[in-house]
Parts: sequence; structure tokens; C-alpha cells
Amino acid sequence: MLLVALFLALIISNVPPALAQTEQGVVTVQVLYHGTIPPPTGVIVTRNPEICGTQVLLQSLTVHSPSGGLKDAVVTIDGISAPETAPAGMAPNVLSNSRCSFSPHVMSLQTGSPIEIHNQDPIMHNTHINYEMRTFINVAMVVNARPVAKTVAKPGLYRVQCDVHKFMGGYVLASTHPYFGVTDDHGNTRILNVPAGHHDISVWHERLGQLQAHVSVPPNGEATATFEFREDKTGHGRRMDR
Ligand SMILES: [Cu+2]
Repeated sequence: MLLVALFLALIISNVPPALAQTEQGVVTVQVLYHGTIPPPTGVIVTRNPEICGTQVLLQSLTVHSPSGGLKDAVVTIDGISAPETAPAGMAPNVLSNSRCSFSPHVMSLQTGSPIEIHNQDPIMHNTHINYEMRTFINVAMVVNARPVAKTVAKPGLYRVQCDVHKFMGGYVLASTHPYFGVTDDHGNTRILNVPAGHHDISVWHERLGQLQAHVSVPPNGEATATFEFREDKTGHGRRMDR
């Protein structure tokens, strides 16, 4: 009996220790725009002006004053894999038709999780999302419609439009991993639980394009990155050809 116990103990001691939890840190990012802000484009509303208003002002650059913080830029760690321990069930990413616009205007999500389309307006919208020039989903959202969900399988850029109100637009950027963020009103975002080490990092903006940079994430620490888009097309960080 003692021998058996010893034998078992030997086997157990030969089992390699469980893989150590990868050390992680935080990446804090600020995205700035330096330059003049073009005037918004005015669009006369012909469908549902009673709800949407008679005119809509479209502005693709939302810049905080005086900091220059750029809203709705998507920051993504590049060349990184999703953690092996995937979360159990991915939360839906709610895309609302709200006051004749898409909320949020720009969304980032991880592949494998659903986009869940809602209609909060007392009028019909028709949400039409394209991926690489093809329809990903095209759905009429009547008044009080139940949410419609579809899982995003492929990474990349999805263009969101409404077929009823052509001025409504939005974007979804899908990554194969959870290391991304969308900048807030001040141009800030934080990416949590990033594996420690050196990473390429990029930012995408619907009008200004992409910039790349590099960060070194310390274990249990914080790395910061600042991206600067400039009107003259030079940028802090390497501008990628598009
Ligand atoms: Cu609409």
C-alpha cells in the first residue's frame, strides 16, 4: 500500500506544473488630431423628418477641444492571438438605431461574438451591414422590433448603413482577439489584460486612416501610447498605405 502511494506520488510529481498565468499589463492610449476640422455636411431629411429632424449634420471628425483628443478611433494590438482560455459565451454587442443614428457610431468586437441590432425609434429602419462589398446582414427593423443578432465570424471592417435613411452610417471593426478599444470623447481608451511584452499597435479612424506604433507592456504594469493624426498627413507613428 505504501509502495502504491509512493508510486502515485512519483507520477504526480512528474506532471509538469500548470502553465503559469501569462503576465499581463494595461495599454493606455490617447489618439489626437491636429489640424482644422472641416465643417459638417448638411443633409436634408426627406424620410421621417418628424423623428429625424429636417436636417442632419454629418461630421466624421469628433475632436475634443482643446486637447485634440479624437473620438471613435479603434486601437488594436496587432499580431497577437486570443487567450487560450476563451470566455464562456461572448456578450452581444448592441448596435442601436437611436434617433436616426447608429449608437455606437463605431464599434469594435471580437470574432465569435454577435452583433445585436435594436430599434429604439418609433419609425422603421433597415439596417444593412456590408463586409468586403457583400451583405453581412440586411434586416428591416420595424417599430418595437425584437433585437436581431448575428455572429461575426470574420475579422475586418464592416460598414453599417440604413437603407431607409441614407445619412445613417457606422462601422464595426472585428478582431480575432479581445485586445482593442474605441476612443472616448477625449480620445482615450485602455486595453486591459494584454500579455506582457513587445507589441505592435495600430489605430484606425474612418476618415484619417491608420497609424502604427510599438509598445512594451510590463508585467502587471502599464504602457502608454499616443497617436497623432495631422491634417498634413504626417503622423506620429508610421502611416500605413491603404
Ligand atoms: Cu434608418
